[in-house]
Amino acid sequence: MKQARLKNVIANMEKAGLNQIIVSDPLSIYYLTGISISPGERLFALLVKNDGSAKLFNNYLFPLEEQEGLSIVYHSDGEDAVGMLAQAVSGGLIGIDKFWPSKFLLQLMEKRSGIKPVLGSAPVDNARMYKDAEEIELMRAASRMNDAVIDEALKNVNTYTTEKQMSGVIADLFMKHGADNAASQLVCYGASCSEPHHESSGVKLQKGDSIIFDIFATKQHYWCDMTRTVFFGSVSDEQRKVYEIVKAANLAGIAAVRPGVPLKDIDRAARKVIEDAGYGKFFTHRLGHGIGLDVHEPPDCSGVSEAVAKPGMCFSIEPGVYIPGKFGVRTEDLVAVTEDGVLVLNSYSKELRVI
Ligand SMILES: [Mn+2]
Repeated sequence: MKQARLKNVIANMEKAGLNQIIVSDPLSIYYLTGISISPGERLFALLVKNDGSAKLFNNYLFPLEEQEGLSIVYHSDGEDAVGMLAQAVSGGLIGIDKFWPSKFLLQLMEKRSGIKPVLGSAPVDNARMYKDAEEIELMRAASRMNDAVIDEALKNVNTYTTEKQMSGVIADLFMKHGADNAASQLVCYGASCSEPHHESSGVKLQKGDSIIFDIFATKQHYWCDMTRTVFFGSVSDEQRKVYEIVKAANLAGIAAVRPGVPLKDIDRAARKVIEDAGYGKFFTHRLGHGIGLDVHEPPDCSGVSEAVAKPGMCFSIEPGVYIPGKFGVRTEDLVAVTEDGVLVLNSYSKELRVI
């Protein structure tokens, strides 16, 4: 067990008035135990109590090493796994992970009378929101990988490679540079860049296109996520203007990050640059999202966020301007809030580039 993390979770449980929680998100179980498995449809749940005990309910299919502070209760297929869990649960309130399938929760409610399940993800989610030194190092390593991948990807830009093929090229580059795995990558050419979540297609590159690379993968379980926009063959005056506005918004967002600043003010600082330049209606999404073991996790960095920057928080700063049917620009970096300011996890250049 990662005891310091468990301690934070238990402190959060106390604040929430919970004596026990069931953690089922495999990422949260990894966070607390260092155990990483994909349980599929089988029961995999960690029962944490405020006395510091932790019991992991796990199928024999996934043999685990013993570790201090964790007891493992195995079941085999066909055994009453939820019944075993029900015996270990105390009466009264029980916090339930937001991802726990209802097929397990409903069984637990049948098998264990006298419990009152409530949504109980916050104690772990709030602990995960503040990365410890070990996690910050892993986040930096993942972003270093991303810097290396974008550098190599830009050398592979040509008119023969479709968006979809380029997405595959980048996934391969991630594997070459040490990613755990790399799903399909977001690559947009020309007018496709005006759709923030465009799905890479068979479109080929043409002179004058903007190209958005929004690329992400995990390394040692932690995510990187970076977006760079470049231009192919030539850049128009309007493209150049928009590029510089988005870059200035990205820098203004980063400059606003320090402990004590509400995340909605960071969104505002970046958005104001784009609004003042007259492109406000073309910046159609929030400024950023928290990131760590999951690619999107708390805190939210938007105009309605209630989060306040505190050391250890990691999130993206990714303003964009999307001109329908023409082109788009997005520039994304990851930041970590430090004791006295901000650490930018990506370091790849943001100078305007025509390839
Ligand atoms: Mn992102």
